[in-house]
Amino acid sequence: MTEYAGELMAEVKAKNPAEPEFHQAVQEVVDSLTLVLERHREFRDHKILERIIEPERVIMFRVPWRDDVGEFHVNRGFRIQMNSAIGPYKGGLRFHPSVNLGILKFLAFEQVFKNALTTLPMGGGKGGSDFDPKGKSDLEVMRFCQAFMSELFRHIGPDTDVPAGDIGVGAREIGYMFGMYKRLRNEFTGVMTGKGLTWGGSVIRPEATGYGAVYFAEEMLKTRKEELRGKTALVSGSGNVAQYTVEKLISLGAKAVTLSDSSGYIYDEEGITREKLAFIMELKNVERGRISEYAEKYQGAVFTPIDLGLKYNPLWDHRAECAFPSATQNEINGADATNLLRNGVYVVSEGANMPSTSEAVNQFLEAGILFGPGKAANAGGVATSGLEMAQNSMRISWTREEVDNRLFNIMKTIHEVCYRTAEKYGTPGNYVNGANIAGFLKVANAMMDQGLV
Ligand code: NDP
Ligand code: 2IT
Repeated sequence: MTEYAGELMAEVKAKNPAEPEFHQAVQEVVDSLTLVLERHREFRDHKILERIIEPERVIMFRVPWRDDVGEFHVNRGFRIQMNSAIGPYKGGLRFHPSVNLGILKFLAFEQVFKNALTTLPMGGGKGGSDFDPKGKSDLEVMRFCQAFMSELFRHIGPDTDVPAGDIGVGAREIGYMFGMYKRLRNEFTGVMTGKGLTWGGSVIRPEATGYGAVYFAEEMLKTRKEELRGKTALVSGSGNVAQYTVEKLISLGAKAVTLSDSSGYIYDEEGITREKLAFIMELKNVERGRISEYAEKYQGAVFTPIDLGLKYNPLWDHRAECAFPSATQNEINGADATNLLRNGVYVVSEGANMPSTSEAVNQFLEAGILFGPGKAANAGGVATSGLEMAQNSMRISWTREEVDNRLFNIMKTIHEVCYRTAEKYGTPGNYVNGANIAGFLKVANAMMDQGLV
C-alpha cells in the first residue's frame, strides 16, 4: 500500500511540477486513505483516486482591462472544474497576486471533499485571477470583474458550475460579476452565491464560514465536555472569515485577542468587543484600510508589523486556548505550531484553507489536541452557498433563524461524521483522517456508480 501511495505521489509531482500546494493537499489525502484503499480494492482497480486528482477540466484565459488613467493591463483568469460526481462544480473565486494554477488546483481539490461533507449535492471547483484588488478604485474593480466574466460566463451556469467568493472576492465583486453574467446571458439565475440580499442572496451567507468554524470548535470541545465560554482565541486575517469568527466567539462568551492582514497583526489583551468589531468591519469592508489603524484607535492594542526575516509568526506566540487561522494557506508552520502548543492552545479550527503546513498538522495530531482541518471546519461557507442555491431554485428566501439552524445542524453533522469515521478507521480523535475518508467515500462511491467518465 505504501508502495502504491509512493508511486502515486511521484506521478502527481512529475505530472504537475511547480505546484507545491497541490502536492501538499494531495499528499495529506493519500496518507489518510491507506486503510480505505486496502479495504476497498475496487477503488484502486477503477483508479478512483487517480481520477479525483485529475481535474475534469481546467479553463485558463486572458483578462484584459483598463485602469482609471487609461493604462492597459492583462491578468490571467482560471476556473478549475475539479469533480462533478455529486453535483455541479461549486467553489469560490480568489483575486490575489499570488494566484496561480497550482494554488487553485489545491483549493479545488480540497473543495471536492469539503463539499461532499456538507451533505448537500455539490461537486468541487475553484477559480480566480492574479488580479490584485488592493488599491484599485471601485470602477477599476468593476471593469476587471466585467472583463473576467466576459469569458467565464461561457463555462458556468446554475446547473453546471456555481462560483462564489474567496480571498479578494466579496459582495462588491460578486455583484459586478453577476451583473455581467446576467447581461451576457439575458438570464436571472442562481449562477453565483454570495449575492446581495435583494437579488437572490441568502441571509447568513456572509457570516457562514466564520460562524461554522466556531460551531465546529464548540462541537470538538463538547467531546471533552467543555465549551468556548471563557476561553481566549487567536484569530488571523481580518476579512470575511475572521470578522464573523470573532462575532460568533463574542456571542458564545469567548475572547478574541488578535487579528491580522498582510501588513502585520494586532494584539488586544482586553479582547475585541462588539464595538471594536464594528470599527474593523467599517475599516475593512467600506474604507478598505489596514488593521494597524485598530491600534491607533484603541490604546490597549499593539500593532506588530510583519517581519519577513522571522521564521515564525508572532501572532501565534500568545497565551490562549484556541486558534482560528482565517487568512491564507500555510500561515502556521512547524515553529508556529510549537509556539501554539507551548502557549496552551489545544483547539485549532481552520477557517482558512490549508492554513497549517504538514509539519504543523503532524505536531497537532501528535499532541492529541482538538484539530479541525479546513475542509471540515470551514465548510459552513459553502454549505450556506448550497442553501442559497436551494432557495434560488425554489424562488423563496428563508429567515435568518432557519438558515442559521440549518448551518448549525450541518456543522454538527460534519463533526459527527468526521469523528465517527476517524474512530471506525482506527484513529480516534483524528479529524484529518475522518474528513478525508468520509469525503472521499462519498465521491468515490458516486464515481463508481456513474461508470468510467
Ligand atoms: P478576505 O479577502 O475577506 O480576507 C483575507 C484576509 O487574509 C485579509 O485580512 C488578508 O489581508 C489576509 N491575507 C490574505 N492573503 C494573505 C497572505 N498571503 N498573507 C497574509 N495575509 C493574507 O478572504 P476570506 O476571509 O474570504 O478568506 C480567508 C481564508 O478563508 C482563505 O483561506 C479562504 O480560502 C478561506 N475560506 C473562505 C470562505 C468564504 O466563504 N469566504 C469559505 C471557506 C474558506 P490583506 O487584506 O492585507 O491581503
Ligand atoms: O473555500 C470555500 O469553501 C469558499 N471560498 C466558499 C465557496 C462557496 O462556493 O461558497
